[in-house]
Amino acid sequence: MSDSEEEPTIFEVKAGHLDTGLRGIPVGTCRTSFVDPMKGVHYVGYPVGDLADMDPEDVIFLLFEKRLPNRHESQNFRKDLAERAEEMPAGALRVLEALTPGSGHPMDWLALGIQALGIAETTGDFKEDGLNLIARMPELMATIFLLRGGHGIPESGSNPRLGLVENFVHLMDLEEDKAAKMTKVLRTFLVLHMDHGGGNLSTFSGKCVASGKANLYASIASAMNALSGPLHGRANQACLEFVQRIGSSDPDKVEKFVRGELAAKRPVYGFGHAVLRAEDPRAAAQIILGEEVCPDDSNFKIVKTLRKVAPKVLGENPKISNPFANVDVASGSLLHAVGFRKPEYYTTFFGWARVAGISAQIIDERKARGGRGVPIYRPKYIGKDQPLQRLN
Ligand code: HAX
Repeated sequence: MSDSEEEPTIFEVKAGHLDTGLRGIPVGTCRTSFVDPMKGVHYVGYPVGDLADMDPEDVIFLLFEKRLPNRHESQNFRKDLAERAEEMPAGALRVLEALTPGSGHPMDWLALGIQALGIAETTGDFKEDGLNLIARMPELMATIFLLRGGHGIPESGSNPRLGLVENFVHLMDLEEDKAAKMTKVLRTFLVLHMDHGGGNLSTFSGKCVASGKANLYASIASAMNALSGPLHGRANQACLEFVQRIGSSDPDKVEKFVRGELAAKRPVYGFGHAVLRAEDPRAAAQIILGEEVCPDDSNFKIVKTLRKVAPKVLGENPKISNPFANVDVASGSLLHAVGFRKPEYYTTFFGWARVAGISAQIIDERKARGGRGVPIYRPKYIGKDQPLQRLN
């Protein structure tokens, strides 16, 4: 923009915007994804529902390169990730062995594990580190599950050539039928959760930390800590617990339960959203997947009834901006059905997926302004006794 052109005003900050957690205040641009209130998240212009069945590796390529790979590029990218995983410094995750099995929350282990990978090796190049971390996540995830459960890493060891999700499932050492279902659910889960615009708390936190030129691992570990809160990523854990409390897929009983929760001023989990104003396409994609993988699962049946009943009841309250299902409505039930029986682990899958989107966004921001990067984040806070006046 030339000096003579007047910059468009896209948002005016009013006194009422202060202390609202930056809600809705534009602060930057995002190249990986945007969220349409009616149509949900789009990755580089593609509606997420259209990507749900793709290889997670291809979707990671999309977020990094801003285009889908051709077959040759896809193969090369998978090979590159496998080599990066094989080159993980020996003993990088040994620090996790010092923790007491079952202690703390799995998200604390995830953040610690990512930080440990960075201690073992940081190249200082955000893209290199991002790809190394993505490549090494399956082994980190499996290590967390196995060590927390009091098990060792199976003798067969890591086999990154299988693919990201496939290697994680291989490390979990399951029977073939269970492994196939788990792989199917996790592949879709990862794709659907990789990115959600730039302003969600974990992505924003990761980019903030990176803006001070902390390395990629430190930035992503911070993002994971942000994701671990119950108002953010940990909602998927709460959603399954909610479904299990309902205990019946009978529509009348479900409706009575929902009304009871509202009367008791408790959230109806799996419904509503801060930005979306229609059913989240990621919910619809997971319902389709559930019909394929676990149609007779009791939790899944409750979710299907809830999806019909809850919007009607929530819609009676004009205060509720979005009575429809969100991404978390079915994800916990699906993970439970394929063998992940402990809801406290669900947010780690969310974190695993987001490592890709947040890394891609950090890399984009570090390349902005002709390679100088977005400057160190520094929003303004106004002193408590300072008079409110126009600042420019
Ligand atoms: N159950 C009960 N009350 C709800 C509700 C729901 N599902 N959705 C909205 N409301 C209430 C809000 O709490 C708010 O009440 P107050 O005015 O008393 O504070 C009012 O209706 C208006 O809310 P809103 O403007 O429609 O929505 P918010 O942006 O304030 O809240 C939430 C969005 C997702 C937090 C909210 O819909 C909610 O609590 N849903 C249930 C929990 C849940 O499923 N969370 C996962 C969200 C998906 C996600 O982003 N995961 O990471």
